[in-house]
Amino acid sequence: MNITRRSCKLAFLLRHDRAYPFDVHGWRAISDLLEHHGFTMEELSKIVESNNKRRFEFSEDMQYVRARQGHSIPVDVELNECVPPSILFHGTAEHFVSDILKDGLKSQNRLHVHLSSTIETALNVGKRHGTPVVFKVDSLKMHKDGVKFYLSRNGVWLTDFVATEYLSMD
Ligand code: HQG
Repeated sequence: MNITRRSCKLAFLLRHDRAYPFDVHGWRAISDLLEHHGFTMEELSKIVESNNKRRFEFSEDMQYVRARQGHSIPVDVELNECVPPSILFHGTAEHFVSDILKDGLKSQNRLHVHLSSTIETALNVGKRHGTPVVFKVDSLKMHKDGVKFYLSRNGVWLTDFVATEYLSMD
């Protein structure tokens, strides 16, 4: 089994699969993944436990699994609203920069805009889309202005939208 490929498949099934009737909190039945998507329990445990970004979690009763963030399907994964650090970073690709400077950071297909606490992580996120560029986000100012921030249980900062006035580039 190629664990990376199976992990990507699981990420799709838990974040973006519009065909599945998700529980309101984003849980998907493990039995569905075993019966209809070719996973074994051993494989699922390995993916959830060894995932480099700790993207997934099992329910306490071990009947369900969900992604901790990154969804496009409208579920409430019970994110914690938190006071952000003074600065956060957003990694993107060069070809998006002019639109972002015009319209702000939008969540596009996902439920939230994803922000990183380090430049290094932001660079890695940006590389997924092309030549990476990192925006600095004045998150404390946003918070003071009443914008909500959430911290997922695997350490990703999330917000609904970042207006251009809070963005800068070094
Ligand atoms: C860009 C991975 C044009 C935005 C990562 C990004 C992350 C705009 C792209 C997580 C725009 C959306 C999410 C605007 C934003 N005009 N482009 N106004 N506003 N964009 O993949 O943040 O490995 O949906 O900059 O680590 O790249 O899957 O978001 O480049 O945490 O767990 O539109 O996915 O996590 O791309 O990545 P995405 P993202 P996982």
